Amino acid sequence: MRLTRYFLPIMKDTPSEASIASHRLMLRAGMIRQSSAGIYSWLPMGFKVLQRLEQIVHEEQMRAGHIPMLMPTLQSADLWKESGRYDDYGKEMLRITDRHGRDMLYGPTNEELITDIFRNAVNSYKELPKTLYHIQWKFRDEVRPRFGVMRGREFYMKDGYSFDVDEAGALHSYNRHLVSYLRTYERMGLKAIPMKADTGPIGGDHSHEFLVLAETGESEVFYDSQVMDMELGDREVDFDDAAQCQGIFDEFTTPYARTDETHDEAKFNDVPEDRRMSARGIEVGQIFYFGTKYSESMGAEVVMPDGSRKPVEMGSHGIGVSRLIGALIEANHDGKGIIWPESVAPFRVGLVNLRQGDEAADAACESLYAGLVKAGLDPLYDDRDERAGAKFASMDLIGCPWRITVGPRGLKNGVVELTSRRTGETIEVSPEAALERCIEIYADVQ
Ligand code: 5CA
Repeated sequence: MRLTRYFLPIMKDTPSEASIASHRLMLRAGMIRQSSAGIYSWLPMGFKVLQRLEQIVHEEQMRAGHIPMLMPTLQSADLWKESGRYDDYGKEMLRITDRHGRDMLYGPTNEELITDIFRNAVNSYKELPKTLYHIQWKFRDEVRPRFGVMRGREFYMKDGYSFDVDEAGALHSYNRHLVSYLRTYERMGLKAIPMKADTGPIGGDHSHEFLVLAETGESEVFYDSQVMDMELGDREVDFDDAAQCQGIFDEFTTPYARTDETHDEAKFNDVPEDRRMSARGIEVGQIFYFGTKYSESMGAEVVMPDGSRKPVEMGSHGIGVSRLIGALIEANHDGKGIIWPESVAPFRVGLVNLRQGDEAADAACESLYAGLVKAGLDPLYDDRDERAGAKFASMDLIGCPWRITVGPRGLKNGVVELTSRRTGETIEVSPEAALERCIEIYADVQ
């Protein structure tokens, strides 16, 4: 993309309504604009990151054997009356009446709708297990929407629903989700720690939240420092292998890690003192196993081998896709702006022309730009007629992981600069070598 043709409304001044770094930077870098409290338009660069995260979530869900679909944002209230949650959900639910006087609502989550789809389509134990998921906008009329996309009223969420014949199957589904989530966050360059959680209005007694440590996080967390060293990495996972998924679940959930909601001081004190940590965290996902809570109230049953009918065992599993962008920026920024991990960067390489209009600089940039595009590196070429300082400031704010700087002086010696946004380290190399190096860097980035 050439910056002169793009839509990137960068703000020079720090917006006063934003109190945390990610919110400030998303506004300043032209990623989002507030439309009303807790509701945002996603400008092109914000949308690009959102799509990138969505793609990673889809790939990892499908790798785990989960089936993508799409449900609507507006739901009929009838199903929620059936499950009993229409009254329970309270003021967080946005209730709407259509022209025929029918009660509708903007879905805050989808347990009821998916259970209805399931009960009308599935009849036999033979059709199980199944996990269906979608990535869709949700609405929760939060009392205090704040911190930009972190606590929005409208937000983008992946929600998946597992259906199993028995508890053992449902626990395998639960563990499979935990493993696939670990992989999802790691791919995004994030350390998200699974912590034992409360189930809240979703219900059930088995739940874990995934927390990214950040000073601005809304949850207080307590953990054994050992959890910081755990990594799924690129180990081979067979998601159908219940024992393997259980093993990974045990590995990642045995060390103490809880939010203030489930914190147990006595248990925490069993952790050696020098490993006892407390901090703040951002909840970027949550998984639940709630058994037959919805299948029983809504009659989602299957016929078993002996002819009896049995309500299915269910779980629901969410990832806060839009919130993740805030969490990613909280975990990856400095005084100058965002520092995207390579896997989620909106543009993988920034190209800065120090002297727009200089024949040699323009030609070298065009050639590099074409090479980067051809290599699939999605460059952002700052081809504006601006001072070098302004171009660097914009690139630092936007946070492309790598920047190639081209100027007439360097070109006289046959070199351009390749700079890491994260470390600031710069090397001088030929334009061809800079391109080669970028291709190498991204070769392993999925
Ligand atoms: N039905 C279940 C799982 S599918 C559910 O709704 N879970 S949840 O309430 O925990 O939401 C899932 C994730 O959505 C959370 O972990 C969080 O990352 C994100 N989320 C929840 N509320 C908001 C909000 N107001 N703004 C942004 N993200 C949110």
